[in-house]
Amino acid sequence: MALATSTPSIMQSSLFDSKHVECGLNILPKDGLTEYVPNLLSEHESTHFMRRLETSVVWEPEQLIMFGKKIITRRLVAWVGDPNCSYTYSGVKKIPQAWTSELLSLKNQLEELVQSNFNSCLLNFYHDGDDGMGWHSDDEKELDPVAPIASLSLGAKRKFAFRHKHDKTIVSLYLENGSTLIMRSPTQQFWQHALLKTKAVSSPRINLTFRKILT
Ligand SMILES: O=C(O)CCC(=O)C(=O)O
Ligand SMILES: [Mn+2]
Repeated sequence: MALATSTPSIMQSSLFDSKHVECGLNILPKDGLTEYVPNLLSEHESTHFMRRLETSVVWEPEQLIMFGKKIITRRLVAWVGDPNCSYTYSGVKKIPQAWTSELLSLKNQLEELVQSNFNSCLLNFYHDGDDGMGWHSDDEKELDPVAPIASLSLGAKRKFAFRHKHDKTIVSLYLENGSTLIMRSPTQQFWQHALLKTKAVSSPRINLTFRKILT
């Protein structure tokens, strides 16, 4: 793992200094604004960040309270952010871990891309296609409802879907290694989203959703 300790230059110079990245078209037909940016990171950069993140944050199973029962997921999570960014999700309060240098670097570059600031990031580690995430909206009361959420994908390509809350329209796409999905207001108000489970994927994936908590 030669890259792990000796390549800060990847983080400082790679993403936007040398290439111009544009946001894409809106993938939702109505009631939201969500753009998909493939290849934001190169294969090399994605591998670098994935390896670093596997060991530089503290991963733990997610604890959810559903129908009054505590559920512990196989999928692992890490909540990272500014010290005042606690977040209650599915009935469990999360206290943030401190930013690491590589997360700060990604945050800065995504802030430049979306032209908005983030103060926190939820990381999810999916071991393989048996791990997924059910239908939900990122609309908890602590989240700034008008701030965008930038979702960076590393590792295995996985199918992601949106479902309209009223007419149940489905829009799905594959989230590729190194891609970013930018969900802007009012996407969370009208659409739920999910990461679908599949038997066809046997390798891991890390997803990072950069968010803005109201403080
Ligand atoms: O893994 C993904 O692509 C989505 C994760 C997600 O929806 C979330 O963290 O709220
Ligand atoms: Mn979400």
